[in-house]
Order: sequence, then structure tokens, then C-alpha cells
Amino acid sequence: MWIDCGIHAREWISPAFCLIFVHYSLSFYNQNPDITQILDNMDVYVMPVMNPDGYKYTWTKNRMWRKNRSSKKNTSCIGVDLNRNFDANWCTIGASPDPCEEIYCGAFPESEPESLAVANFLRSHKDSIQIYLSIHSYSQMLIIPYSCSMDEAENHSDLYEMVKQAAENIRRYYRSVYTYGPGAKTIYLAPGGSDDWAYNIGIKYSFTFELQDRGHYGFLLPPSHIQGACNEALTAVKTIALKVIEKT
Ligand code: 0X9
Ligand code: ZN
Repeated sequence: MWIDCGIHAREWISPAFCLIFVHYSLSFYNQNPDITQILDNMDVYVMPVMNPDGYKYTWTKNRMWRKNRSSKKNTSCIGVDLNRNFDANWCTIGASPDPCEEIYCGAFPESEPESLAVANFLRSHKDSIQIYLSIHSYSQMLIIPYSCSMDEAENHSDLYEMVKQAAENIRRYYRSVYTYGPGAKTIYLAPGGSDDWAYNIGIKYSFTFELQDRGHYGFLLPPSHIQGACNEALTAVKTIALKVIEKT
């Protein structure tokens, strides 16, 4: 299983989730039966911050920055949306060729060092990685492919059942509502995303989670909400990982 956090700079709950996930794994292996079963059956790659320059910028200059911080000749606008820079219907409707836009797709697929590095790693490990998981915020959604087109994924019913069960577990344990479904139909058409790209290279259990909240604090989720938000996401990760283990 691969989990990345912090593709988008301002979504601070996301890097927090990666850290809490690692801490939980190290603390509760051999204590909690779910995480024990997961770690007994799979290796987990965790990338805590995919967009470190952007993330730093949100701490120092502009809390609402989304993209990376790359600069380009012929424009004073900075940054590429890393979640529009992957090779999945790259730069079609839902992304922008304008470097000044928040959803700028970059000069070509994998033009950015961050997306290129992740794509290279996943390409070289695709035969062993079964689950791709990307953590974002906010809106409380569990998203499955596709987001880059209105097509249905070939194993749609499998994926749909998994996110449905994950959302039900979150609801039961924490009384929080998460919606779920294919990205293009659940949020909006958004091509060039890492989840669709990973799915297309053969990682058939591919997900994007949008964590808390549903808009009250938005990206500015207060510290007191971090643990609760991450517990919900952890429930979803466990539900999905255990399902995949059961199938194999
Ligand atoms: O638009 C995005 O990249 C994600 N939403 S966010 O508010 N965190 O920016 C949704 C990503 C869903 N997946 C793809 N678009 N592939
Ligand atoms: Zn995001």
C-alpha cells in the first residue's frame, strides 16, 4: 500500500494524517487487531508531504497556497497543481493551461519534480503495490476512479463497495457523514490526478480521501479537530486494506 499526503499545500490535515498513521502503526502493532493484520500482510509506503515547497510557503507567506512553487519562463505566475500534472487525460476539461490558475496542469505530464518522482517510484513498484491512496481535504469524501472522465472503472462495483463500507464504518464509529463515489460524478471532472494515473498503470485499488471538514473551517481546521479527523480516515484506510487482504 502507498499513501501520500500533502499534494496540495494548504490542506494541512493531510500531512498530519500521514504522521498520525505512522505513529499509530508503530504504537498499536500487536495491540490493535486491524493494524496488526494489515502490517502482517503488507508493506506500507508513506510519503508525508509530496509538495514540501508549497507546504512551507503556507507556513511562511500565504496560508491558502495550493500548488507547488515552480517558476516558468514568460510568466510571473508561480506553481503547478500537482494533482493536474499526471498523465491521465492530462489538461482536458477540469484543468487549466494557464500558469496563473489554481488548477494549472503544467507544461506537460510529469513536468514537475514532485509528480515525476512519485510516478517513477510507483512505476517501478507497480507489480507489488495493490493500493494507492492520496489524502486531501476538505469535504469528507471517499473518491474512486475516474475523475478524469465520466467512464466507470473496470472494477467499479468492488471499489464502490469498499468506499461504501468505509463511509458506513466512519458513520457508525464517529457519527460523521462521508459521501463516496467516482470523482467525476461526486465532485467534478478533474483530469491529471494521481489516483486515476495510478489506477491506469494497474494499481486497481486507487482512492482519494477528502478529510474534514465539510466547509465550516475548511482548510483552516483547528488543532483540536486533528485527532478526530485522522481517526475517521484511519477507519477508512483499515476498512479498505482489510478488504484487499481478504481478496488476495
Ligand atoms: O481537485 C482535486 O485535486 C481534489 N480536490 S481538492 O479540493 N483537495 O483539491 C480531488 C481529487 C480527485 N481526484 C482526481 N481529480 N483525480
Ligand atoms: Zn487537495
